[in-house]
Amino acid sequence: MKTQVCIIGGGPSGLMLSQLLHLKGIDTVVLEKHSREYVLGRIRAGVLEHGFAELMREAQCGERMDREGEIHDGFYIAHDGQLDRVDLKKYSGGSSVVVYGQTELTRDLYEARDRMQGKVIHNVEDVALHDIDGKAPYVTYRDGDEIVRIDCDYIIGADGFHGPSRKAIPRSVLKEHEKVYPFGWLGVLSRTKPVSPELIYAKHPRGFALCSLRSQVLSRYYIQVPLTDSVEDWPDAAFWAELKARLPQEVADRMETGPSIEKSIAPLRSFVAEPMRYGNLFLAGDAAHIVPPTGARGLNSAASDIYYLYHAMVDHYLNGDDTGLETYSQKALARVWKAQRFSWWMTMLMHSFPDAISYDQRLQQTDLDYLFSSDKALGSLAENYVGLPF
Ligand code: RFL
Ligand code: PHB
Repeated sequence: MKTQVCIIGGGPSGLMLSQLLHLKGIDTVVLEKHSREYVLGRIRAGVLEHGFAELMREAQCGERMDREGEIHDGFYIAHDGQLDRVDLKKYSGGSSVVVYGQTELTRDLYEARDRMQGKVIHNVEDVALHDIDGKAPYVTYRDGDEIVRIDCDYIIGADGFHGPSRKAIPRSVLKEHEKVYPFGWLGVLSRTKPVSPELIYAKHPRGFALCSLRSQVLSRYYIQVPLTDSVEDWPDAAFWAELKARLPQEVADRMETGPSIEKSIAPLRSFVAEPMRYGNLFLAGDAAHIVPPTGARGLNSAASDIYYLYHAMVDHYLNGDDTGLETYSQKALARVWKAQRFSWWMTMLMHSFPDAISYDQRLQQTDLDYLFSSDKALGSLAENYVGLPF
């Protein structure tokens, strides 16, 4: 098989790039390890920044998002028994975010790829990258007993944190920066009315909690848990009791509870791999960088990679200009690190750290006091949360 751009990974990054390039007449093949049902079964991001929403529209996939997604102009921070609102619109100079699940937008991208007869191959095994720094790169995968070869001009590694693309870059070239946090998030999805029309991020001595939503009948809640906990340690009743204990009384009192329809634990990690290009391989999204979910930046960080790659590929194929390809890594990383900084800051601000000394706790408290006493501090939070420009 032959294509111009071979994309490894059929998550939002890979599908979005494939769709955008297709619309410009550039041929792609997407290789995905899992079935479509499996990919759509993963409950992940819920908050999209303006730039991501724009990219969905440019990819001709924004119709359902614009119809069903909710525009949020603010969110709450609960602390010390009170609720303070962060007015995103006011403090960011008019921007807002869209609440629309990653599951839904991935479904929209798959449907668009189907409509345009895009090549998305599922259940591929043993994906391997070859000759990535040579003139004739290719990718192989196993389909049953058969090894299939795809010759291409470029390979995009959009295969998430555990995929093979990043690992194909020689250790002597790749520098990895990592910070692991001493806790995870236990997430629950339930068919209940959300406790608040806007998200609530709660800082509490018992640990962090987040009240989010997917729609007016579907709630998504999280609580900070030790890394040693498993889902079995948290029957629904225990989860609801702990969530309520971490929220201001008036919020806990109006919480509607019900059976969980999904429950999972995600460890929290900050990670960046540099460079994001090696030869003809370009990394994008979680394959190159991970953030803790506290600032809702993960998918949004992937969006800027895709934006830069999309324009770089279009410039290369349609205008014969390689500047975008040559500067991709540098440009993408500059924005990636800003999203890292913001996610780290929000994580440090909002969580209980098991080994925190009293000095750390007082500083954390002061950071929060400062935030709500300074329009400039709120402005910094807001402009980062709605997304820095691409
Ligand atoms: P994905 O989604 O991991 O997709 C990668 C795809 O590659 C496939 N793959 C392979 N394919 C072929 N061969 C192989 N050997 C392969 N190995 C892997 C995988 O099956 C998969 O389909 O990466 P992508 O596309 O870069 O997208 C990144 C986002 O998924 C991620 O950043 C966000 O979900 C992070 N995130 C959030 N981001 C936000 O912007 N806003 C949020 O509100 C938000 N909330 C979250 C989150 C992530 C969470 N978890 C579980 C980590 C909440 C949570 C709890
Ligand atoms: C979610 O709805 O899953 C969500 C929202 C905001 C975050 C993280 C996760 O910061």
